[in-house]
Amino acid sequence: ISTLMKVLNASGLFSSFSSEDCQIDSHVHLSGTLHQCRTRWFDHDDPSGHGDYEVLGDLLSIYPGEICPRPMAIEVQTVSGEPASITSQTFLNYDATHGFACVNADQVSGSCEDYRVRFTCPKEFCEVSAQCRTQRLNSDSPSEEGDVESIPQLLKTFPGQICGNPVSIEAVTTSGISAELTGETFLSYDVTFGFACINEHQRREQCEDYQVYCLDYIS
Ligand SMILES: [Ca+2]
Ligand SMILES: [Ca+2]
Ligand SMILES: [Ca+2]
Repeated sequence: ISTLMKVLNASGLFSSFSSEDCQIDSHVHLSGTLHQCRTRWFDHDDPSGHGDYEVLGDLLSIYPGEICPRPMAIEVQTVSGEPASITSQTFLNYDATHGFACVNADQVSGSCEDYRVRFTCPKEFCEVSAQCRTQRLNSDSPSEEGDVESIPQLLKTFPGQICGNPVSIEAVTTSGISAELTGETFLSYDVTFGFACINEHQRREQCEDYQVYCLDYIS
């Protein structure tokens, strides 16, 4: 952790990490200090259709690991950098719980601007996100009892690709949905055993196929 602190103090930028041992997900770019943590800007939708929807639940699914599940604050601006608060448009949602939604029909002009959002997360999220992140590893499929991605099995199947001292794991489906958002129940989801989803514990008696990231502090 001391290395982490040093790099944080030196640069304030998490994306500057590199490590020979572990492959870092280059899509994760977080910035902040030890007391706050802000994500990058996200512009997923545009104002075509009903409006411009930058909904937290969608963004969590599309960009797994880049946003904390329960942000403390949201910032919204147009893609050209104008704060949403001075555009005089009306918004359906503009909060850290739901995210952001602008409905075209609610606007005087009949159309929303194109907005982007970013979130403030607890500093613990930055610390976790500043860890080494392996590639997504998938050693099992949900046939038979379920989808079991145990740490011992992953170590055996992907030698050298798991960090030496994992501090946590994250599971996402093969289509990129965070495990937390699938509504499924897990027998295990921790760094001691690893991840296990049992088919008969699910309402539809079938688990999704999950892949697992291993997270480790960069040393
Ligand atoms: Ca739209
Ligand atoms: Ca947008
Ligand atoms: Ca799997």
